[in-house]
Amino acid sequence: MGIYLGLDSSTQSLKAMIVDSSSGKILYSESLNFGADLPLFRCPSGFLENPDPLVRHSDPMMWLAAMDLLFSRMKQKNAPLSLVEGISGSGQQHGSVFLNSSFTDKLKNLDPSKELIPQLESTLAMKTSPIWMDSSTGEEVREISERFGSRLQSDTGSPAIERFTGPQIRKVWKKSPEIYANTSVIHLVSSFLASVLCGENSPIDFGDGAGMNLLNLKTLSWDKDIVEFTAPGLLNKLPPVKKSSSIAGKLHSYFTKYGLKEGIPVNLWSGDNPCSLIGTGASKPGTAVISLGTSDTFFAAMSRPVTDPDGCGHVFGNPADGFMSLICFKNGSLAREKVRERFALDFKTFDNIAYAIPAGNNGNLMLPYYIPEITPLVMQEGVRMSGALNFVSGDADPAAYVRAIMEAQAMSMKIHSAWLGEDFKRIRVTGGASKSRILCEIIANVFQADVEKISVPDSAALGAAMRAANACGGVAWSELEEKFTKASEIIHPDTYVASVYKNMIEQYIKFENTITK
Ligand code: XUL
Repeated sequence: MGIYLGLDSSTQSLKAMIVDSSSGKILYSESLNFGADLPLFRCPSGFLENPDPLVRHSDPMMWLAAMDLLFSRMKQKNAPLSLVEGISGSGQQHGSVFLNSSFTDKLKNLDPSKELIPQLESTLAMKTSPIWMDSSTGEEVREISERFGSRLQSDTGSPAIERFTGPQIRKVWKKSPEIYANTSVIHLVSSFLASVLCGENSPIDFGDGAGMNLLNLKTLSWDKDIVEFTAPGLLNKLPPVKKSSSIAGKLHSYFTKYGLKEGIPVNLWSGDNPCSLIGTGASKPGTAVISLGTSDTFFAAMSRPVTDPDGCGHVFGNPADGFMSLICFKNGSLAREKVRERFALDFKTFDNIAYAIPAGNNGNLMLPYYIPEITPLVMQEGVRMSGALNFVSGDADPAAYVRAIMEAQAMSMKIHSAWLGEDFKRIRVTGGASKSRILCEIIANVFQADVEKISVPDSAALGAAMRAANACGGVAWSELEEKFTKASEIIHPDTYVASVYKNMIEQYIKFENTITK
């Protein structure tokens, strides 16, 4: 039992949360936004502008500046940093940092009288980091798929995917051979920041490592053939891969200037989705999590590692052992926002207007792909309607549209999670749009499951703090879940509409097939 710190370096922000595992209290939280707080890095939404819409890179030095700024703010505000007994972290998944041979020495010799950037800037072999939003690796994805066929998915948990780190590394090897040759180590966002904290190269954990198209989930080690094909010599540039509960090292003396104790253990960081699985109290199979954010994600601890025959869903390591599924829907809040804007509805009206329309929306269906979708795979954006609703017509009924998008998204989650073969009776919701009561009711009714809201919205930062307590302090998951992740509200399904939605699922499958098959 003790006091632990969780950090969450996401696409747009860096957050910190300090928890007390004895009392179950969150003692302190702090957050900074890259765009607003670090405008000099020119990443207003967390990534650098690029004329090619498929290219999405960020600046890894911005992540370091954020670390110095966040800790100095916390020190200024008297955050209880001196009481912290262990640290863990969460990073946006798939992003990679290419470092040269000076990285290891410079890390070891960090000087607290200077900031991180002047000491580590020269260690970058590539100035920018491709992140999860990048989809510029179509060619590499095709080459890797052709070479390994279905083995790639059965052994690594996912087919070749544009945003995954392996195809991204292959692109650097092919297109920028001098950068690749000058690279000594390639870190994920998670292992990069863990390395900085402990002043030595951190291993990559199974949770985040599975998002690279390089980790063999059967042997839980780098798949030598896939790694070598991805980029010759890559095995020597990858950090070791380890269980998520391993210790990366001891906190470097650099961080004592912020009031942290030198030498406290640093747990391996993991990806944001694996950390959210922990922070929502869903580390055991049986509970699914729906995170309603910029994009929507559906994930759950797996009782057995099955793969998605459609190739849209992924298998990652579960930080509490075993595996987890992850399905990402790109048109999440973005699509909901488009409907809200189309009818100029305020948030409150958007959240309530659909109550005027019965479940099943009188047979109106919608495929709301405002941007190209990854689940199901739809390369050409566009909104398709079926039924009496007409998207173009000016006199369309806003209530029916709002219900249409909410039902469409819940239906898509139900259809595209069927490969898991689990009949979830409990779904935990997190993310901004989980505030919408009707969206939660629709999810409950479509899945015929209890939908539970939880009180802490920053589930990735909380999950990181809980992971620190487990790995550094030996606190059991059951105890941590009991203390930090209790449901604050439960929405029960309405059994009277079960048959309406059962029938609607069939209609949606047919409708989707008209554009995907
Ligand atoms: C998951 C994914 C995103 C990022 C965003 O595969 O790409 O959820 O982790 O943070």
